[in-house]
Amino acid sequence: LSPFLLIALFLSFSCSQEQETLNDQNIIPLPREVKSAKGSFIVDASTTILIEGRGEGMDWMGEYLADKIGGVLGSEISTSTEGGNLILRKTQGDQLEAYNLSISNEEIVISSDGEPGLFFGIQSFLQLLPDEIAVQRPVSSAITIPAGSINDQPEYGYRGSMLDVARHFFDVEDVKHYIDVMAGLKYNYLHLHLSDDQGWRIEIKSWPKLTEIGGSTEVGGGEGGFYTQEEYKEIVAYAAQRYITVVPEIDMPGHTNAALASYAELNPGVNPANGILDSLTIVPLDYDKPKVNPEPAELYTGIEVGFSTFATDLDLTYQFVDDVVREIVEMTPGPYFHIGGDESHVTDKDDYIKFVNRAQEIVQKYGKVSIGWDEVATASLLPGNIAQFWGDEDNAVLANKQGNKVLMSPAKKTYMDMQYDSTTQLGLHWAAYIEIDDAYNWDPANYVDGITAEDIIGVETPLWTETITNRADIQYMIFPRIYATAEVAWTPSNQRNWENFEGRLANASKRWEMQGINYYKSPKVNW
Ligand code: TNX
Repeated sequence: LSPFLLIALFLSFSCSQEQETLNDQNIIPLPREVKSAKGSFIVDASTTILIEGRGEGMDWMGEYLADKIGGVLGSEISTSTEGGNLILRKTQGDQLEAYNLSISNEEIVISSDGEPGLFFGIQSFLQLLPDEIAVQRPVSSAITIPAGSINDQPEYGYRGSMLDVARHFFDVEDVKHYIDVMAGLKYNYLHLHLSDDQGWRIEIKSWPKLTEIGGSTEVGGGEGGFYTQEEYKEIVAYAAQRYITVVPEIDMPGHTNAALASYAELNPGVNPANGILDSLTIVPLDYDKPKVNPEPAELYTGIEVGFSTFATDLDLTYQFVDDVVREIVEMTPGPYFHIGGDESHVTDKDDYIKFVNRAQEIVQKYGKVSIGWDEVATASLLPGNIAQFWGDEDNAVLANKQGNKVLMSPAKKTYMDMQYDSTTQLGLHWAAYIEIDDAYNWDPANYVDGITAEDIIGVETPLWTETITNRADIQYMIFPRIYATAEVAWTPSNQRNWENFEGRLANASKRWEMQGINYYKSPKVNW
């Protein structure tokens, strides 16, 4: 037997996993409609991707698809703008996220009015291909795809995940890995929690000590780190190419210890006459509130919350916020800027409101819409701004009363730093233990009394990282829960069903195994 024959034999046997009829059993999030038909399409070296319709990302998308398919075929396939039988068709219209995938004997057509929809259609298509696609391992020179069609569109327009890079720093490659996971699940917003008490993670040229000092450590005292502006742009571009919009967060006025350690003058108690720390010029005796504080805050590497605040009555503070927002906005094409606003327990209530109102104005001045954690609803939200619900139902209702929409991130359902159960080694459990079925079984449209589907822009699943130090840890906490929230956000709740999801999750895990992903093998799933 020649080695060539052996390989051919191996390849022909390993085709057995291919589906016989088109069905939804490998697709997460569950599509609206999957119909099977007679026949099948064979993907092989002669398959050509036809790019129909112009658009900025069309060529890249064609190459992306060609690359993935080439990986399992073991041969390159080509793209063309003139002819082909695997068609990426951009159509006229404004349903930018809806797509149709249709498979016949002659051709496969992925069509959408928008590039995002085409990309989502590609994601569904990739899930129909052999699992080896996950590792680009050749399985067969001819892959059979059963005929049929998928019609699909998302329930919510904002489907996000947050990565806390402040408590522990994660480098650009880790963030790209996170983006890849999100992209496969049709998420479209990546919220980066760029600052907190333990670290400042984004270079601000006008305030260089933020990263020099504030970026120099992390929870547990490790060396921390930060993204240069070039690196941040690289993340934004990598995400954008996958139709994911970055939402940068600078958390304030609380959760600011790293900034307060970098610049003493931002601390409450500095001379309000000149905003500058100077032991010879301070001590204005008629200044009633803050005490003089001649020292910058100490760097903090613990995991308490709620102990830090900006000085909300100094002009300098707003100059600072203005500079930070301006520099980040210049690098951020998306519509949103997240101002944090959570757990400002040591900020006087009136000061908090004043601060949030001014921060929103600054963000608006630079052309962005503010998102804030739900406490911001206790201030006056500007029209169009968004409150991110994480636990206080009154705040969600307050936002709604002001005519503002809510982004749903209930801690008890979507917080991926929560432990799965009492035996989980990583994570916290202040909100709940969240098993995979808990993360799946809830409906954003009836979770908070008085907040219905129209009041919600979408769903976001955050990963806080007090206890998460490396990529394997990230994987353990997000696999499989990031799959559950993907479906909560994409698929109408009346179409969702735990038993069905559980089966699809087990199927998906074959790819995780091949990729060496450190996932949580929940006893709730028959892996
Ligand atoms: C609460 S949720 C926080 C974060 C912590 C998280 C830990 C929210 C807006 N604030 O600062 O990291 O709990 O689970």
